Amino acid sequence: GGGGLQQRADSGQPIRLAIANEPPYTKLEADGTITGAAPDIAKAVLKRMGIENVEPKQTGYDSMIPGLQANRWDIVTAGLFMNQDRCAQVLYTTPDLVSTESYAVPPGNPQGLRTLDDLKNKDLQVAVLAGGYEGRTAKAMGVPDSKLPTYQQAPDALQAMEAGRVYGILLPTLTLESLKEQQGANYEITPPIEQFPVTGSGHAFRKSDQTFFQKYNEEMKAFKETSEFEQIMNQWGFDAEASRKATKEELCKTE
Ligand code: 6CS
Repeated sequence: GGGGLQQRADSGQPIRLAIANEPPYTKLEADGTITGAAPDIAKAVLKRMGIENVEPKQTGYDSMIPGLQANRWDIVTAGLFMNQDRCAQVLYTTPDLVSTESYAVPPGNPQGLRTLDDLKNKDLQVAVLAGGYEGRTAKAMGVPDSKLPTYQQAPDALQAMEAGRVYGILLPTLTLESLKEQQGANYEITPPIEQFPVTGSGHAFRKSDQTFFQKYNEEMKAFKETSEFEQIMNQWGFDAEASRKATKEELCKTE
């Protein structure tokens, strides 16, 4: 029905935003403030709709869609990359963040891991996130499950790498850059993996919130044309032009 999210907004209840706390995509400040590129865009779009009351819900990528369906939050604003499976389950807005994927590898990259074929051919493992886009896509491209052990969050993957349980990490290039800086980690980041699809996220809604979703999506499309959008994108290291050019149709084709 048309109730749900619209009713929450009308009655002044907070709109609950699911995030991972993975800069620069999402960030939870110590004081509970929600920021990062995706939440900053969401807050700006909601503001255009007259809504300023938002509440962060931090969770893992494996829980984002199940928790949305279970009404534990209202919008996923986490750099949740589009793929066939996700696009079938949620209503995705126009794309927000377009980015690339890289490996984190030990200094000097002794095993020479650079491409997806390297991962297939070499006897090594890379950490991915549970329920994450990377693991699913790598498997779809022929990497065996056994080479892709899963961890809950990026810092857990780093710990596994530092403990020598995995050779490297497969995550968004920008996540690896931010994690390295935050944690003072000693790893190298490979150039974007060419065989990997370009990733693009949108903000994800329940199918039952169609009416609210449509208004939000129209506001978001308009917001993407503003200089305020460009400022947010630049601040977090994303490309506004790439986001404007990307299409949901194309991104949703990814296996
Ligand atoms: O969409 C995903 O599943 C991925 N998105 C980000 C921003 N980081 C890792 C996660 O696996």
